[in-house]
Amino acid sequence: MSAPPSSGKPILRFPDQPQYSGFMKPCRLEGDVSDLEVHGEIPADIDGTFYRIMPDPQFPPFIENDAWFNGDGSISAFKIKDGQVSFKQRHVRTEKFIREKEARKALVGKYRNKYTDAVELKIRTTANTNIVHFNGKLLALKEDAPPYSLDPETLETHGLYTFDGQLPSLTFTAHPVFDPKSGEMICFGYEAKGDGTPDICYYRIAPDGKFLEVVWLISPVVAMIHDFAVTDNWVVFPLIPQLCDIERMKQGGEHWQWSPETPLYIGVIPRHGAKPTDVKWFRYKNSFPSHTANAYEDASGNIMFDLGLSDTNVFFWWPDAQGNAPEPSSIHTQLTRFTIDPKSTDLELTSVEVLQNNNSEFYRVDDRFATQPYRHCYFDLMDPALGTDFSAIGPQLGGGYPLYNALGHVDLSTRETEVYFPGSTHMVQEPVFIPRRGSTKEGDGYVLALVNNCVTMTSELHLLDTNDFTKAQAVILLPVRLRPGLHGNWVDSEDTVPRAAGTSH
Ligand code: V55
Ligand code: FE
Repeated sequence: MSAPPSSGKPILRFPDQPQYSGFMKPCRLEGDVSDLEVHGEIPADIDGTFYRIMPDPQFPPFIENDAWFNGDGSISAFKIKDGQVSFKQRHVRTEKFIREKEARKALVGKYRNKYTDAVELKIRTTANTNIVHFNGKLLALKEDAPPYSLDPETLETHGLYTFDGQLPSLTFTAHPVFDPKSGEMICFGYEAKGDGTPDICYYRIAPDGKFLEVVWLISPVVAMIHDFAVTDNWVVFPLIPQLCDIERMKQGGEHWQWSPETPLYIGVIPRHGAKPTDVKWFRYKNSFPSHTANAYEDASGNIMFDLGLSDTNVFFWWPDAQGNAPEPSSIHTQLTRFTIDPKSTDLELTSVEVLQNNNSEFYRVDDRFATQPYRHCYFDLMDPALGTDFSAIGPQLGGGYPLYNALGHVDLSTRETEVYFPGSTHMVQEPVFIPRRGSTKEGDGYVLALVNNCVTMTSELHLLDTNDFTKAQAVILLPVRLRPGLHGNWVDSEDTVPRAAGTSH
């Protein structure tokens, strides 16, 4: 399937591989559809836009078995007002996207390996992992580069965004944390001085875009740091035991390799006024930290750090040095709580509690409670016992990423879970929480998620009221199939800063 880039001949079809098959076929559509079909009723108080992003390659790759994570970022915007929904979708005009469009073929090679490229680019990011609203701009994020900024209304790309030159790091996380009280955006970059460097750059940005603080740290290993956590006084960096080796990359190998010998390192620094030497690297047995749900401090000053945790390599497409990776359906990620005493001199973590037993991922909370004590968590889960008809839809699922067949809500005060099952031939994507207008009560509102209908092979939005979580209030139908994506966020029409900054609770 693959041809060397120097051959110059465009490849005109996507490889016959799971990550390009069934629901995973690239979508590649840019366009607008006003007034989507609505079954049921969208409550009149919902007024805003759901933005989400997916990796969606513009051109077939010239490298073997390209990872899903390497597709060009494409943004879907669902604007909801007066019970009606309009849809808009655009690719981010990255340097990669523009150069490849001119060439009418792929020029950039492997995921985060510039040594496999056919041309030299200044910035080779795909900007494909998260889309956040900050200081009047949409920022398309991928952890290997600065953000790209876009117009929130038109989705037109303005360009690479370095906060008017303030950004000191070459990289910017796809998972910034927004403080609901101050409106601050708390960020970091890893491999912050370039591929293979152990440097982590931590920075806080005021709601007006001004950098408030920059701290440089050194990581014990050059590992992926995909997500992190923030409390009032602490910042927590979980290192995924997927390690980078620049020599392997120069030989055309993968950026990442799973390391079964590496512990789960969790770095902790003070949120304000940290010195590089303040970092403590806590340790736990080799395991895979996935997305953060939330973090906060309890009355005794311990950090409650809630995240998905698996004892095997979730990124099975990046195996260990021997080529070993778990069978995808065997991977079980659970919502787990580390209790960390940031003052402790004993760096072995022992207080670890499973909060929810299902195989789950893509945890979201009422963002007005981010960094604070909280009670409600929403997530994707996979439970074959719910009745998914795998024999009917198996051939449509494609592959190369984990699958989820239901939405969950766990009440952390009772540990009870409610499940929304979207149908026996449907898969779910990441949910977002929408507060009910006028209510400041945690979890009072709606949950919205994109759903893959594997019979019609089109996408749907399912909208739930948190007072009646197990049923959909509305199902919104798209006339097209959107490729599975990563992350999204709700932006209320009244928000001038993201995530309801200034809301008291
Ligand atoms: C993730 C996704 C990425 C990536 C690194 O979900 C980590 C995790 C879509 O790209 O580059
Ligand atoms: Fe993520």
